[in-house]
Order: sequence, then structure tokens, then C-alpha cells
Amino acid sequence: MNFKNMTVYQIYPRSFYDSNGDGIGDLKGIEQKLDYIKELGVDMIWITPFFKSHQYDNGYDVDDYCSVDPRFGSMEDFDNLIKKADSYGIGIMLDMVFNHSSIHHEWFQKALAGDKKYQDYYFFKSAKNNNLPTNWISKFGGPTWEYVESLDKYYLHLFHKGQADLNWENEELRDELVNVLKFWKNKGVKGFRFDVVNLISKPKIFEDDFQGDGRRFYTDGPKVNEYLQEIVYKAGIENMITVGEMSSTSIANCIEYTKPENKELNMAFNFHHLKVDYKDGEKWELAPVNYKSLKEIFSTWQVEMQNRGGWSAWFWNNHDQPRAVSRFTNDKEYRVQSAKLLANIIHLFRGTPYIFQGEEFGMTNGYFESIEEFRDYESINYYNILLEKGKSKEEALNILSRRSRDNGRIPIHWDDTENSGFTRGTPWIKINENYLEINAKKDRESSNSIFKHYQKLISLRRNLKLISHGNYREINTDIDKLFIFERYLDNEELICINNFSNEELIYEFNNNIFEKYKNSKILISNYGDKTFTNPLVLKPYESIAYIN
Ligand code: TEU
Ligand code: CA
Repeated sequence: MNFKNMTVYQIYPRSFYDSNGDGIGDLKGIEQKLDYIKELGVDMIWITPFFKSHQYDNGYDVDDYCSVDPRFGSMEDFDNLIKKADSYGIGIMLDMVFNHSSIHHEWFQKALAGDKKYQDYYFFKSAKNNNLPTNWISKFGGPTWEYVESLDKYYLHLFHKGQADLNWENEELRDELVNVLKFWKNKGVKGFRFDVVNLISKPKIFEDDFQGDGRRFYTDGPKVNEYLQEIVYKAGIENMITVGEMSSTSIANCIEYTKPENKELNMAFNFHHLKVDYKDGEKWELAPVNYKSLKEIFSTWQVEMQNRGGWSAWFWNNHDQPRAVSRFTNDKEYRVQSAKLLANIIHLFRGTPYIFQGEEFGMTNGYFESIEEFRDYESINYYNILLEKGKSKEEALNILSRRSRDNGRIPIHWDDTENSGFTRGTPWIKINENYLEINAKKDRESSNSIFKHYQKLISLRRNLKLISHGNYREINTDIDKLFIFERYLDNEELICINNFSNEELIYEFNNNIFEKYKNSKILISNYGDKTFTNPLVLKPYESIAYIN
């Protein structure tokens, strides 16, 4: 399995398929859908946390790293899943939440009981001048310190107060995490995703931030590279597929985290392209999508990572993001074309593409109508923060509907039977009303199937070095919503032309581009065959790639 020509499918088990009718997706459900995943053609499945957890943050608050939470099934279910996946040639990637553990983890419980050894696994600090140890703001809103009366100390939590940050400076703690990796590696796991792993190197001095929310003090800290090299080496996972989720990171850091000679990770997720509709970088302030900025970010990351030996994991969607087809394109009149346009871009890029469950048949945002429909702690917390800031209920609900992570957590629409075929029970979160029109079964029966489009892209990446290893260059257009890029390797080249607008576009290429591609053949298109002409007429949301 080579991370450069593979495609990874992300499953959020809670919303994937419920096999026992309790309304929550589970491991047996994944096993029962392996034929579907096999047919798609992916090489690996990343499963988000299913370990024992109190679910404050839907499993990213881990009580026991070497377990299966009964909600999702048993360890035997996991063993059966990995065995069947293996027989299909599909690797399993697990999600290691090592920046923080749950406060119900036995380490934290021992710390609370006064055990100094385990207190040093975390960050317990005294108040400073009758204030919190620092004024940092949690990613979910609110302070990052929670008071423990029995210890007269505060502990650090960058996320939910149920997620206590782990002190990676402590070598015993690091060795505990190495053992977790060995446990799952010995069970046949083939890859690991490391959750917010660029936050693990905390500062020696904790100080207030009067310029921001504190992230500049703990993001991409001084020892992340050293910690990653150590844990990869000690766990013996250098030959596995590894990806780091990098929160608020930089290109320079992602190059260091992923360049092979550093023996850290194969690749890294970054989020810059998913913030071009934030107002001044603020997730909870709406702004129109800045397509010019989107193109600049894509091309800067593509070229820099290529020139300096890094490797990106590319994605539009995951369990923390709204659905891209609703966010960046037209999920109504041009939903099918839009879904294929988005797929073409990510799957023809340099870097490893990730498909988030449901993306392969064009699932949309949740179209929530009341605050009661939301489940995500971050969303509900920010709803209250927005109201406190003076937003009306309607404004706050509108912002949540556009930004909430619950948009990506709507149960998968398998077919048009009750509850979209996801469960025979009551789903833990609402099913989208549009499941009658938008579901896996209907899409795969369609002559215009998005699923079949993804199958082709996955196969192209596996078989064409031009795609998996080729270089990248953008063809600059002065039209914000027209994104054109090339890939080139030896004497092969492809061009991918994308119209991000509702309107027809007519584009005049310069002569040398036209000369290069005038006799080329179609590689993949979302509207069907057409000759490369000059000028080229592009329909709304048309995405077409030619290869010569
Ligand atoms: O995500 C961290 C992360 O960067 C996003 O969650 C983002 O910070 C958040 O949506 C606020 O905008 C990882 C997991 O993917 C996420 O599900 C967890 O909630 C989080 O870490 C904490 O483990
Ligand atoms: Ca279930």
C-alpha cells in the first residue's frame, strides 16, 4: 500500500450504519457495508474513535484507548471487521486522540485521587493572582481551565472540559501512548490518524495571550517533531500509513512533519482552504466564499509541498466540516455536477485524497430548523455564545446551520426506506428530508452516478503516475470562479478546468496551452465528452480534465 497512489475513506461510525436498531451506527454496521466500500475501490478506511468514552465530544474524549465502547459493539466485532477488511485488501486506520484523554481515563482518575505520578500526565496549575492560569479560549468556546476543588488546582483542556490535555513532556506518558499504538498494530491495523497532533508540545511558561486566543503559544510547539519521531520509532510504525491532523498550522511545519527523511508522518491535514468563507478567520462569522483565496491556497500548498518534499492529505469534507457541496457549490440545481467538480479537484491534486462518508453520492448539509436538532457540543455552546453576543435566535440558527459540525454527522442515506435505511430504530440525530432523492442506492442506479465518478477517479490515481506523482502548476485566470491547473510528469500532462459558478463561462486560452491540448483526450468530465476548443465554453459547475 503506497500512500501516494491510495485513496482513504473516512467513516464516522455513529452515523454510518446501525446494525442493531439502537439508532447509533456501529462496527457490525461497517462490516455489513464493506462490499459497498470495496466496490468504491478505496484502499483504506479511517474510522473515527469508537473507544470507551462518555461521548462529551462524540468519542474524542477517550476513557480507554485499547477498548471498544459498547455503543459501537465489542472487540470481537472489531476483530471480525479487520479480518473481513483484510480479506478485501482494505486497510483499517484508527484515530489516535493523544493530545488529550477523557477525565474518566484511569490516569486522570488517579491524578484526581492525588497520585503525583499521574498528575504529571496532565497540566494541573494553580490560580494566578486569583485568575485562571491563562486567559486562553477553548476551541469550543469558554475557558481552557477547569477547577478541581479537592486539589485547589486547575487542569488544562483546549477542547471540552471532559478532555484533559496530556503532558507529552512526561516520557512515561509518551511510553503509555507507544503501547497503545503497539496494541492496535498487533491487531492488524494498517494506519493511524493523529488527532490535533501539532498541539502536543506545550510551552514551558503558560502566559496570557493579549493578541489572540492562546493558540500561538501551543500550536506547532518546539517539540512536536521530536515527539513524533520518538513515538513512530518506539512503536515501530514507520511502515504504516500515518496522517496528522494539524490545527492552525503552516506550510513550513507541514513540510517538516511529512518529509520522509524526518521519519515522522506520511502526510498531514491542514484546514486553510476550509476557512475561505470565515469572516476575518472567525468560524462563527459568515462571509461569502472567497474563491480567489481558495485558488491561492490550493496552489501555494501544492507547489510548496512539492518543491520542499512534503505530502498533503486532501479533503473537502469530514465529521467536523459542513458538506462542501452545499458550502462551495450549488447543492440544488447542479448538485451532481458540483459533487463531481469537487471530486475532480481533490482527486487530481498532488497528495492523498480522503473521501468522507456520503460524499461519494453527493450528500448535502443537514438543513436544520431548530436548535433542538443539534447534537454537537461545539455548536450548542456557540449558539449560546452567539446569543450572549447579541445575535438573534434566527441569526444564531442561520450561522449554526452553515457552520455546525452536525452537517457532516447526518446519518448516511443508504436508500429511500424509512430513516434512509440507516436504522430501524430512532436515529441519534435527524435524518435529512432529502434522503428520498439523495441516497446511495438511487445514485448508483443513475446514469449520472457520482459514486461511479469517484470509482473512476480512485482507479485513475492508482494507475496513473502522472496523478499520484506528477508536478502541479496553476494556470492563472483573472476569473475568481474559474480554477484551472495542470499536472505534468515526464512527457505526460493533464489539465483540469473547473467552473465554480452558476453561469456559463467562455474562456480563451493562450496559444501554447491550446496547442498543447488541442489533440488531447478527455480524462474525466462531469458533463460528458467535448473537444478541447479555444475559446472553451464551460457550463455551470462544469469540470473537465484532458490528458495528452
Ligand atoms: O478536531 C480539531 C479541530 O481542529 C476541529 O475540531 C476544530 O478545532 C473544531 O471544529 C473547532 O472549530 C479534532 C477532531 O476532528 C474533532 O472532532 C474533535 O472535536 C477535536 O479534535 C478534539 O479532539
Ligand atoms: Ca447500533
